Amino acid sequence: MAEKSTPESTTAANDVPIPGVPAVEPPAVEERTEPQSPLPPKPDQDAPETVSPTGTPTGAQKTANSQSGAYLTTAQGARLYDTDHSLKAGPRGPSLLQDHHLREKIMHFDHERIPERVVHARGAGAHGVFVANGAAAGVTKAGFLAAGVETPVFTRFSTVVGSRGSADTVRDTRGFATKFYTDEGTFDLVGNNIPVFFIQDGIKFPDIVHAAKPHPDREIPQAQSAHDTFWDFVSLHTEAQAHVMWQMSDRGIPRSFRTMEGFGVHTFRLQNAAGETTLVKFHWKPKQGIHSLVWEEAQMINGADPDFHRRDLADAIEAGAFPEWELGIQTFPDTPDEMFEGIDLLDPTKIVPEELAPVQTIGTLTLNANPTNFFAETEQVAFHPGHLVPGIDVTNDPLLQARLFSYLDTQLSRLGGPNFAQIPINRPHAPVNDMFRDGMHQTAVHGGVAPYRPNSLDGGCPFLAGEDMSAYIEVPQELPASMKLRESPASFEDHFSQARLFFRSLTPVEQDHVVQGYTFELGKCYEENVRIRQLQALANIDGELCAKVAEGLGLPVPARTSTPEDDVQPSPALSQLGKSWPLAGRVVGIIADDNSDQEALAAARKAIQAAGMVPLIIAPKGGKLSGGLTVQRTYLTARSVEFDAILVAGSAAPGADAAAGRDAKAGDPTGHPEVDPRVSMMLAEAYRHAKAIGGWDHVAHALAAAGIPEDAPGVVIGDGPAVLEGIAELLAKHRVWERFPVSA
Ligand code: HDE
Repeated sequence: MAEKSTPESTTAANDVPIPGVPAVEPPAVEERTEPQSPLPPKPDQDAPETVSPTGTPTGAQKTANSQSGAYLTTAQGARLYDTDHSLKAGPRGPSLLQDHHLREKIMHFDHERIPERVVHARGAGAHGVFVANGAAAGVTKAGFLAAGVETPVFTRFSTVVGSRGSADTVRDTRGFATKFYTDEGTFDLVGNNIPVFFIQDGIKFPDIVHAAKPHPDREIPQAQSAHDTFWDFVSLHTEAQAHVMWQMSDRGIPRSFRTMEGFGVHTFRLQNAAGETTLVKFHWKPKQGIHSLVWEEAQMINGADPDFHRRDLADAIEAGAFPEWELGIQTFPDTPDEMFEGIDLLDPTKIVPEELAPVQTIGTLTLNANPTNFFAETEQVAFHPGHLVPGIDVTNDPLLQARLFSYLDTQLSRLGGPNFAQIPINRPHAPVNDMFRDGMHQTAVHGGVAPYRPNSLDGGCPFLAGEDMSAYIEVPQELPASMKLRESPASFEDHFSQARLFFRSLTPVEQDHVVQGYTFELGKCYEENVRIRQLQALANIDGELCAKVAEGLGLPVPARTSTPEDDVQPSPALSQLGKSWPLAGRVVGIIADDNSDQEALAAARKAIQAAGMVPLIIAPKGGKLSGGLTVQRTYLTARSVEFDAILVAGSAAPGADAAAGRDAKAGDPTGHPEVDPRVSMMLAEAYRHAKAIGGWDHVAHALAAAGIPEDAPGVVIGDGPAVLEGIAELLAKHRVWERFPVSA
């Protein structure tokens, strides 16, 4: 990591650091007159390791890749005296063709964009470290999974469907891709937050993606699955139903990247030093817990803070609340049929319930630094399921097989040529001697004359490694005598039992959310026949679910046309509810003003911060309160969805700008003129979204204005410390689940 320093600005806000500092030093109001060298990165930032394009440590500081020198230059390093005026024939004359600075500046600007990823375009990344606990050493010879080995990593989270500038909290699957820079080469685990996939064979990927993307005529809707083409496809191609069920559940709207599980989805084949093989599925388990948004909240966030997930990840890391995941594996005997308890391990639309095959922890991932530059790192990072290391091999899962082709291919158009492995974030930390030469954007200066084998002119180099020297050797696999054909195995024909398994494993409140998810999405479809067709699929999954969705859509309940309904054992491990989790990185909004008890307020902020959370003061106007505390949000700029809990520690009296017509939020009279309508709206929303609410002093009349009974579940009133204790207890369970009435 970059060297740490504690800049004034992070502590200036009255001793409680608030994440989101834009630069390492606060700016002066006046424009600077003396030149200075570029500022160092912020303490929370890190950059790619300074290795050469061929993996040799250079010993250079990480900032060496950045701009240098105090003076503006051309791209060739010539100093410039002016960049505000083009070279013209007189002050009012035409620009001159010879203006090489104008030409270079505009040329570069014109080419600043590269093609966005065709899927997973919207994402956020972070640096970190993976520490293995050695539990996998019996099943794999992968060096980085041996006890105590520390491996630098870069992880990128993403949505699938939306464009690069789309909103974060849409209902979608999330990508969870990790690059392990191991001594034996780079290993990429390119997974999702949903353990099953839409399709069983990669050849269907363009179809599902075209169906999910905006309609090609109007290019709407952006980053949504609630539209006709999506439901048209998934209702016809019923192998998608298990994945869709997960997407309609709370898993489709995570609270944070930090509170998502991750899954390798496919079955992989591990091999140990003795040559024995084991089939495995990879799992990431967040130490922060698994939490989701509620749908209304998710939709509101997309307007109020479309960068919600990106900000949350960066803020948590900046605040020192480093997110952690345990990496685990489910292991299965490598039998010739590649089945486990009747579940086809090559079918990526199926999970193996944890109750049948427990997840064994094999190491811990900690994300501890933000990128220094989004484009250089998060945008240019290039993952590939074929980036494997000795001891980890692929299986014949037909989805994985197609991915092995796709990921290199896509980088050619996205990163402009075959040398993308030389981009700093993609450089391996192991020595590279690949005999590849030339090509667009070649940054290595290869020595020698004989990039071919065998040769004698370069001393016979490079040599081939033996198995005892960490060579990557594919696990030999006997294949049965077979026919060349376009077909799937018969076991792939079961499209409904795993959707049913997931639905029946959820608690009633989670099931209710699934009903709402389907009813919302199908309600947004224009064509009734698409809805009718999807209801048919639901009838085959679970009769009760189908009936509830049909009710909301105002359509008749179709009869079941396939498979018995009682063929699954629920897997309680699939529910997200019922546990307590750490509070780190949660955001608590405190409504305060000059009438607040300023000492109690300051103490509350410190206590919240000491618990690893972020306290944000919300006041009628910006600046400082009478006690000197800095205001972070105003009634105008705040919205309930930013906060995990809200405290009322002030009079909540109307701000000077609470006038109808000036702000739509402020113009809604509640019959309580003593409370700012924006405060009562904030509380009412937080209540509806089952968030913890607390306070002291004037809290009673603020609650009354919001229509919240003082004795409602999840409302804590009392003195400061008692309230904070109560709020912490509620937050550990994430939401006040009792507040959700479950439909009969
Ligand atoms: Fe991907 N996928 N994918 N995918 N995928 C890409 O690669 C593709 C699949 C996943 O943060 C692309 O570099 C095909 C499954 C993640 O940079 C592309 C098929 C899973 C990411 C591509 C699949 C994933 C991608 C787009 C069907 C979960 C983002 C840009 C055979 C296990 C990685 C890029 C990042 C990205 C193709 C199926 C996860 C086009 C053809 C299954 C997390 O190559």
